[in-house]
Amino acid sequence: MLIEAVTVFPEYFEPLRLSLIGKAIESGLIDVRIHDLRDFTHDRHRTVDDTPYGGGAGMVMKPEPWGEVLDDIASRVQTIELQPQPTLIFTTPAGTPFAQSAADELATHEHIVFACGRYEGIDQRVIEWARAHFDVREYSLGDYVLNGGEVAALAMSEAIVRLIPGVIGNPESLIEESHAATSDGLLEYPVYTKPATWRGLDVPEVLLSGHHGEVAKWRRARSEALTAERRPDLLP
Ligand code: JB8
Repeated sequence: MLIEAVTVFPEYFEPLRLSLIGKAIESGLIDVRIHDLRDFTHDRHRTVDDTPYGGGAGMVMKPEPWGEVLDDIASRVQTIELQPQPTLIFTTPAGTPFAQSAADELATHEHIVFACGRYEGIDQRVIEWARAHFDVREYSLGDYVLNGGEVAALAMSEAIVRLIPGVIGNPESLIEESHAATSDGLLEYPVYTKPATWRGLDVPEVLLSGHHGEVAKWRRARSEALTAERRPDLLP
């Protein structure tokens, strides 16, 4: 998989080179290319923003540098690529909420590009123009506002990349976690490890019993209770 990102803060993406994703880069499972939007400006001040038509607070990202960087990315797309068009993700608070179902689907894509806005967002014509050349998506990380799209793109990248076969050492650990399509849509049950007593607190007896059926029943009941309390919207 090739992951690209366009940003005015390329340093934000350094953490991708750490940990499991860093190893996936080193092993050649994924490739990451970060583009500095200011490299696609032509004025002395490397300007990427301007005042909004119609008035209002804040600044809007100018379309021209975005057009140039996306032309550059599109021009490098190989026709042998498995995907007809690269997927272009605009991170925006106005997007579809990013969920595990989106990560599951995107993990099968060959080429994903994140367009990270700043200020009040990107001139809408960039998104409209891009639909002719890319499979365009607009995703929000959640119902809160960040200062720009970089942190959202990092979070989405991690959610996607960890699903690529070979990136996670033990694929079984993907199965029972909260929000995995295979976890029945419930929150994950609480987990424990040794010692059996720690600071006067005991591990629930049933987990030490060796009765696999009882353990499964207990975990299911805890998952249902947690989901009812914290995320009733997830219950069937
Ligand atoms: C300017 O909260 B967010 C987000 C916030 C933003 C931009 C992009 C994404 C651009 N503010 O996901």
